[in-house]
Amino acid sequence: MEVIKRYKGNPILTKDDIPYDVVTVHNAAVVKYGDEYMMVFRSHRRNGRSILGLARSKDGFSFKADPEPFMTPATEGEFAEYEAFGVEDPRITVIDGEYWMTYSAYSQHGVRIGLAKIKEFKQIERFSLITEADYRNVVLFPEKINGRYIRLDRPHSEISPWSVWISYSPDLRHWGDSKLIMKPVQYHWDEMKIGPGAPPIKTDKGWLNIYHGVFPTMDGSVYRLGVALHDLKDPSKIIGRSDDWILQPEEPYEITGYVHNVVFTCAAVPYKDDELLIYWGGADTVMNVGTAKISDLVNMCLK
Ligand code: BMA
Repeated sequence: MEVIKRYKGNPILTKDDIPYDVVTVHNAAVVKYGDEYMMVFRSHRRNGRSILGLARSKDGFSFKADPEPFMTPATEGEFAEYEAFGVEDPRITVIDGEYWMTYSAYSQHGVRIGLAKIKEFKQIERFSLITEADYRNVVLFPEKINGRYIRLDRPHSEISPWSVWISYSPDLRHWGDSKLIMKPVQYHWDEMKIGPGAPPIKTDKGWLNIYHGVFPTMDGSVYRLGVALHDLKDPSKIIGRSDDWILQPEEPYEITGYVHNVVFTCAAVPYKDDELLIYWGGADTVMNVGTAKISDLVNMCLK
């Protein structure tokens, strides 16, 4: 039985819907802003580097892109040197009514995580580069716990499979007390590497973490999604982790594209009672949405 119900109208956003020249639309952040759903998506340009675009929706399914890109690499100031190769994979967390976006900043020095504040979806205020190289997939928790901000990290390593870590901060700028909390599982769908996906969602049983996991095959790697549940008071403690994936590439728009066999999420939005809208990029080429019951996902972690 499928735990995520794919929307029949997938893909919901493709390059053909974008009024400027891009070749992909994928790995988008989505949040509610007033009565609208705002989608900040990643797009490759024809030089192979990425920018971010913005699309809006009244219902969470049907999106219309703004006429201009939302964020392109900085050309001056301290961020320019570290964004020269592009900005990728945004995730937005609302903390105390403010919209904070993490994104991957690529350059000749590697990949770092940028943090920016989004003001009324009109203005992006770059705040800080909150990691050194090499990091991707950093998600912020939507509230402080024990007086500190918390994030899930995914540093790269030469000697250990890429895993999920946790770090803490008094001010969103200075981060520390990092520790590894979740590793890929050997000969399992996520054995090669894992990384945080959507910013954590608070449930009465714990923080729901929708992450991605990668499995190597003779035909290249396959990206799937899984779930873990973290303790509400101490998110470094994992209460449970589903043995099964919750989504794998199955539809043509997930199997074929810029990178084959990829479902990759940066966003899940509470929808109706006990329901989530989960958004994912298909084959690094198009954006998709599906619905899932929060209780089903939580139960998979507890089984
Ligand atoms: C990861 C990132 C993602 C991408 C995925 C599959 O390393 O680059 O942005 O979706 O690979 O290509």
